[in-house]
Amino acid sequence: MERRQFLQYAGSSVAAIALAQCTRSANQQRPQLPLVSADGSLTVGLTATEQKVNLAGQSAQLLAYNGQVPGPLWEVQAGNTVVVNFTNGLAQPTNLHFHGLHIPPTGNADNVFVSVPSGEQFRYEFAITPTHPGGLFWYHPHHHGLVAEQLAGGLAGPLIVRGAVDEIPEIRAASETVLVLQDFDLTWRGRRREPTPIFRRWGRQGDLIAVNGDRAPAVTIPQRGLLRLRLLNASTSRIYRLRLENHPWHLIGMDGSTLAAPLALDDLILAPGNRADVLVAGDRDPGAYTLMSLPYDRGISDMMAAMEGDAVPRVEAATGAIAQLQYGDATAEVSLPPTLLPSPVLAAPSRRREFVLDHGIDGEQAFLINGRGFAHDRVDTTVQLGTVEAWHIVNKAGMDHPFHLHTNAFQIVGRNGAPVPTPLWQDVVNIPAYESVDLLVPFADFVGKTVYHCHILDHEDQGMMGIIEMQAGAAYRPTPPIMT
Ligand SMILES: [Cu+2]
Repeated sequence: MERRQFLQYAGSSVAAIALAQCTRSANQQRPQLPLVSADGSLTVGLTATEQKVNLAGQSAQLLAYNGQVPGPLWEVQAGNTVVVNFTNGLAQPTNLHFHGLHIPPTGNADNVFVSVPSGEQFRYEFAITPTHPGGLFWYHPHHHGLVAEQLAGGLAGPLIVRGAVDEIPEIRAASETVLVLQDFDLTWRGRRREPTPIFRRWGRQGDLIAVNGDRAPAVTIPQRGLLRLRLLNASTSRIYRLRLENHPWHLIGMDGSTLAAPLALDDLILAPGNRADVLVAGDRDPGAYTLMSLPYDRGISDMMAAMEGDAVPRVEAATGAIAQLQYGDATAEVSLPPTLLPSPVLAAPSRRREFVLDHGIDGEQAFLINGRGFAHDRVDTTVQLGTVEAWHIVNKAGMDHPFHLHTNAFQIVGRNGAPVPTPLWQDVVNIPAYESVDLLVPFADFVGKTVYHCHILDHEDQGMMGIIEMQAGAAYRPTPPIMT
């Protein structure tokens, strides 16, 4: 069967079978080809600089990867090797985190303890295992203390791993669009605003929502066919509530995982760091349908209501179009796949832990996990490779905190003490104010130190992060904790 998969990114429309050919329509201004691996590897150069960028039709002074906001789209196959020759052209240190990838957290792989000084280079290199889940991942800076500032400046780029999900015939036949959601707080001159102390506490937000660096780009739904929308929340703090108006849509995956079967969606909540893989079947009246961003209260509206006048940061202005979905030409009929991939089965958890997220005082730190702010020289949690743990995460604060774990994804099995109907696999889970979640976390394949933290990046920078060390102790047998 001829592969009829099309990739649209940053306004471009690219046939994966004929990458040299790029078509553009009049309202699609930002063509960009994905950088695709060949002969088992992808080698890219990546330079971070502060510069003028055309953002949503205006000139803005931003932080860019290779001059682009968002950064280039990379596409690799499970089993490939990735080399990133990184140059720090910023005036401050930075580094890279490969968000969601199940790769070593050490050496020159996904090592967030690396610091690349201003003007210096670093070569990242890692192998993606042949059994790695297919999904949308992303790269962004993770230099503690500077993460919110650098993400809010625009530094983020998407990374597709092709895996088993991409071999499902209906998904192979779908047209595909990646949408990177970022928000910016800019002056009328296009300069980034310094966040106020209150904004740092709440997590900075901007009232300019850019999608692939554009304002509400057009996306084509193939009539009678399938559109695969892959959404990434690359914003610093904003939680999106998304709705496809007057048209059904189905979730097929969250973060780097795939569901057992498509799940009819109502509103889609995306916390910072979350990705959603969604199918839109072109089986309705041909026309235009708006993907809307609706207000979401992450626990700060009461605080805002108590403030007056200029003291109120411009947080909301959240209602607006994210993308315009427009029916295109009729294609060969493709229906929703009835099933997707079997959910991995986990071994029984060998240990239970509790993590309490709260605000308070620990020295100067105001954002705490289990009463402590982040310390780079302290291991907070030690786990054994080859085991599964049950993690109970409690948010005792009056503000949402999205919890992210590096290296290993987790299964969300409970909320507020009750089992969830569809236990999704994710690597960021939002925990609304005063609520709790229960996770099952398998520790597989990789030893070393990495981190878990709040993905409202101002909170992470102010201490809501801990270090986890994965050890291959005496009890370790190389039996995978995940059985498929
Ligand atoms: Cu937080």
